[in-house]
Amino acid sequence: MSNDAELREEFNRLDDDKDGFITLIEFKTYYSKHGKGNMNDSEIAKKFADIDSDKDGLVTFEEFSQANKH
Ligand SMILES: [Ca+2]
Ligand SMILES: [Ca+2]
Repeated sequence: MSNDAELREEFNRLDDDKDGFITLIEFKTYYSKHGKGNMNDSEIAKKFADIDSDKDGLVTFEEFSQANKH
């Protein structure tokens, strides 16, 4: 179970420049650093697009938390 504080922490790890949005580049940087499952670029891009529900190329905390709630 993720609570909001944990989600916020995860979001901040992904948001490399701390501007409050995660870009695809930050997302890729994170996954290449942490090597989660060795996803390739297109898989990472697909995952990013899934989270970016309004498709503006930026993931907000709101989108991120929606994507992590089931
Ligand atoms: Ca950012
Ligand atoms: Ca978005």
